[in-house]
This record gives sequence, structure tokens and C-alpha cells, in this order.
Amino acid sequence: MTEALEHAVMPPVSDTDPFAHEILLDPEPLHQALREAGPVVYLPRYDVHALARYEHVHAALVDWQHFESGAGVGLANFRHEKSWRPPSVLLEADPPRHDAPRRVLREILAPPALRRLRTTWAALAEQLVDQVLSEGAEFDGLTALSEAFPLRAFPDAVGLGPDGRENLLPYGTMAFNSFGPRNDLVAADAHRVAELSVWVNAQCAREALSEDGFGAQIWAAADRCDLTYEQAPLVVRSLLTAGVDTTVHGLAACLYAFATHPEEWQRLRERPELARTAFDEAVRWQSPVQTFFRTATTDVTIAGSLIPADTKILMFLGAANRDPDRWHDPHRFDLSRDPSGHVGFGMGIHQCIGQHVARLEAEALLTALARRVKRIHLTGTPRRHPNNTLRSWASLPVRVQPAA
Ligand code: PQP
Repeated sequence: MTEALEHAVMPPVSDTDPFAHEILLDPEPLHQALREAGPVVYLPRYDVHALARYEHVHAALVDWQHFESGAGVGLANFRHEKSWRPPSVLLEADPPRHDAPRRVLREILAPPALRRLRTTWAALAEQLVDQVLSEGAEFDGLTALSEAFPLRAFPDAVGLGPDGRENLLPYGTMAFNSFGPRNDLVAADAHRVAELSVWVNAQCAREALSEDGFGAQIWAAADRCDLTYEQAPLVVRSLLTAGVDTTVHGLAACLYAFATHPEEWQRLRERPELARTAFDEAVRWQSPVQTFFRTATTDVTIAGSLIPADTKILMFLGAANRDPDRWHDPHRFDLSRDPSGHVGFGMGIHQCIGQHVARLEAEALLTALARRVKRIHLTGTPRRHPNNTLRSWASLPVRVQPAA
């Protein structure tokens, strides 16, 4: 990165709209075209440079000095446009301001801290699977499992009050749409922005949170001066923004993967310790978070193409996760591969801090399912739901064959 600027080459140009519905619903053809067009592709529609190859997505993710997050990780450039809400102190921040909140939340969500949740979530998953199976073998896997499980597990772990939890998914969906352009998907949510923001912000107050959850631990860190009292509610807000939709569609990716790859489901049933690898492979294969942006801090070159200072770079995580130069047989969901190194959780100083929480949820649900279910069949065509950032679903109609 950053060879002599005077020898910069012109990148190929594409008039594609990566945020058009038909592309959001089926992004792979665009991903392939962008990977093949070159290491950098200019998209004049949004005046952004796009990266779709693993090597360059990875390089941009780890080079926070040239590719900053503080100007926003969506299309909007916060240096020139006001965000729809006060910026996140984690996601939309750079060192040094980013580091204290990051350190605090990293400790709270680190594997040792999550140990006490493991048995709770395992029991919760057993209970949910029993309940769903007792109601019949045919159901919508999206609502009955992928949504139901995180909604039972995560808000309690944060310490959220009982009222208004139905707002969590719509708020998350809205936030993930907001990283894209102001298209019809953003417009469709606009009438709920104020109401949902008021509810979420109210839940971030110390008084609104139980005394034993992640939320209370964030406030306790402020008491220790590990972060400020101004930052504490915003870190709670990060949990509420990021913690539900991501895992819902990550778990849905697992269900979809196993419904379409019965031999891999058989393998997981024989070796349930593969559940975590399976989740990471599903995250690589589907990339529930498809894209994020960075902003160039200075004129910088990537593979010889000039990226002007203060312009946006669009990173296609989903395309990098299926780059044939990095992955053998990339389009195959394969439990025998080592999916580590995928960029579905990002890479570098902003790499997903919630990934251990997500893996624990997936492990609980997949092991409970593997014990009770011999096969997962699709009974209809799964339907996607377009979102500017998330590879999300509208429904996953399944019939399960209970184990003897
Ligand atoms: C994918 C933080 C993280 C997590 C925030 C925020 C929002 C989204 C995410 C995206 N995120 N995994 O608001 O701080």
C-alpha cells in the first residue's frame, strides 16, 4: 500500500449499484465481477473505491492509519454529513479515543467472562428446541430458532428491562440499513427512527439495566474511570445495535447451510465439537455482515490505484470470504476446512468484539439441535430480505426429522 503516488494507475470503473435490491438479494455475481475487474474498482454512482479481493480487503482492514473509521463506516462521510445519531464511540472512532471503550467491552465479552453464560444458554437452547419440536416438525427456522434464541439469550445477558424488546430487531435493521446510501430501504424505516432511538437510548441508562448484566458492567467500568460517564451509555447502545440482528442472521446462515448440506449436518451430529467451526464456516460462506466502509486519511494507493484523501472505500467482506485466490473451493460450505482468517468478523483493531458471544449462542443452539434432529429439510424456497449491510432473511421454511 502507498507506493509512489506519481505512478498511480486508473482503476477500472463500474456503474453497478451494490445496494440495489436485486444485488443485495443475490450479491455473488457482482462479487465475482468486482474481484475479476481488478484490485480496486471505482464506483462513480457513489464516488467510492471498492475492494473485493481478500488480499486488499484484509490490507485495508488492518491499516487503520490510512483507512479510518472515525468519519463513519457507512457511505456517509461524517466530516461533511451529520450522522442520524451521535456516532458510536467504538465502531465509528479511531485510536486513541477508540481504545478505552474497546478495552472495557473486550474484557466484558471475553471468553472467560462468558463462562457463566455457557450453562444458562445451553439449557435455554435445549428448552427452545424442545418447545419448537413439540409444536410440530414444520416451522419457519428464521423466526422459531434464529430469531427466538438470540432474543431469549442476549437481552437478559445485557440486563435489559422486560418492556419494548420487540424494538431490538427493528432498531438493528434500521442501523444496518443506515450504513448504506439513503435509498428506499432507509426511507422505509424513516418514520420509526425517532421512536426507536428514544426507546434504545432510554435502555442505555444505568437505572434501566439490571445489576448483573453486561450493561451494569459497562457502567461499573465508568465508576473505575476506565471510560467516561458520557461514553458508558453509548457503549451499551453499541451492544443493543450490534447484538441481535447479526446473530439472528448468523444463525440463519447456519440453518440454511445445514439444510442444503445434509452430509455436513451428519458430520456435526457425529462430532458436536465442530459447532464452533461450523459457525465460523457459515459466517465465511454467507458473510452476514456484507460490507463496511472506511475513509482515506491521506492520498493513498492500493495496488497502484490512487484513493484520494477524504474519500470512502467500500470493502466487500462477503467477496473476500469467497475469493478463490484465498480459499479452496470457496463456494462450498465445508466443515473440514479451516475457516479462520475469514473477514466476516472484520480484522485488525475493530475486529468484532462480540464474536465470542455469537459463537457461544451458535454452539448452544447447534448442539441442542444436533442432539434432537436427524435432518433439516427445506420445504420451500428460503426468502432473503434486502438490507444495505446484512445478508438477511425473510423466511427459512423447514421440516425437521426428529432423531430416534
Ligand atoms: C457488525 C457496533 C458494532 C457488530 C455500534 C455498532 C453497530 C454495529 C456493530 C456490526 N456491528 N457487528 O453502534 O457501535
